[in-house]
Amino acid sequence: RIDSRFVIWFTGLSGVGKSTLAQGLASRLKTLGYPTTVLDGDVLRRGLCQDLGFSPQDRHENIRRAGHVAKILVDAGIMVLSAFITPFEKDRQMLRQLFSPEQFIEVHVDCPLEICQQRDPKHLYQKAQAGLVREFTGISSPYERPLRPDLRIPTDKLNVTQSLDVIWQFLQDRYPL
Ligand code: GGZ
Repeated sequence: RIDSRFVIWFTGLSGVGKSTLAQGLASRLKTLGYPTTVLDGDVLRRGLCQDLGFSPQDRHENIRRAGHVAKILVDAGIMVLSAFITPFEKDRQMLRQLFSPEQFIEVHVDCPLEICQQRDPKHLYQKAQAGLVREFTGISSPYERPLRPDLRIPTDKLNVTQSLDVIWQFLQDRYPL
């Protein structure tokens, strides 16, 4: 049994699979009886962060709020799975400083931009390329590739189950039974 409580912070491009992995991991943890919750950029932006857009400053504020919410939940004994693009290294460092080293796991959900563009489930890449969505990550706003994430998951090479198994094994190794 995993005794520690932690946040797994999924970072990566839109359409890369962050939410899918966060939801998948949450259901595995819940099945084992861990109090678990998912924080998703798409959801927070409809409520807590509805005043924010996609400028670097607004993304910073978005991540700052999400980080503090995650911290409160983790300190209350809840496993947190966070899915935000989190494109800037500076903001990822800010997050890391909010938590103790054993509380924070940065997972880079990684796949080539071209594949995210092909998937494009919400047609956002298409709109961004047509200039209808501004400051879109990967098109008109940067994604700074994490240099030293705790874990990198190549979602162009692994399916959902395989990706979840890799993360699960990482947790087992890091938080031994
Ligand atoms: C990036 C955008 C944008 C722009 C709307 N740039 O894949 P989605 O659609 O469902 O999730 C994305 C979400 C990104 O919000 P985050 O809070 O994760 O971003 S950040 O961490 O950078 O603050 C995407 C949608 O919002 N979306 N416009 N311009 N993503």
